[in-house]
Amino acid sequence: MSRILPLLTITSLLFMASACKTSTDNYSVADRDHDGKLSKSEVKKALMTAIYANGDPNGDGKISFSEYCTVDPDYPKARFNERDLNGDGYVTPEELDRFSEKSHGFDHLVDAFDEDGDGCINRKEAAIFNAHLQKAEGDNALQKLYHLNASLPGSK
Ligand SMILES: [Ca+2]
Ligand SMILES: [Ca+2]
Ligand SMILES: [Ca+2]
Repeated sequence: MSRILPLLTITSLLFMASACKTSTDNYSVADRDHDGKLSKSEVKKALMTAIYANGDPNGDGKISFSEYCTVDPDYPKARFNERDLNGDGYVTPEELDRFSEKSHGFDHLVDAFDEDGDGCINRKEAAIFNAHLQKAEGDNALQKLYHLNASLPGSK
């Protein structure tokens, strides 16, 4: 049962509201410049937001190392330090945004689902992405994304 919450968060990615309490769907929330489509940068930020959506149980707006370990138990220290850009011992939403800009870990994933090759993920492409993600192996959001990434043609 303990794995259900993160799975729900990630499998509903880009569709249902998780970061947002209104009826706005996740796609609209992820579309930060409101141009009706998701750029690669917007998708990567949405992935980050979804992965760490349950990472702040005490609700102080930042993720401590102990909170981080519950979301990303595989290599928490290394990954936490990568994301804590100012080294103050907390990962903030702003740091996750900046980290997703400089990280290329999910670039291939985004490219693979950009069916029409316009550099953006439209709603139809997001639906296909979502369907694949639901079927991906893994116990948490990050593992599912990594497994999906590794299963794509052309990934190393
Ligand atoms: Ca957009
Ligand atoms: Ca920090
Ligand atoms: Ca596209």
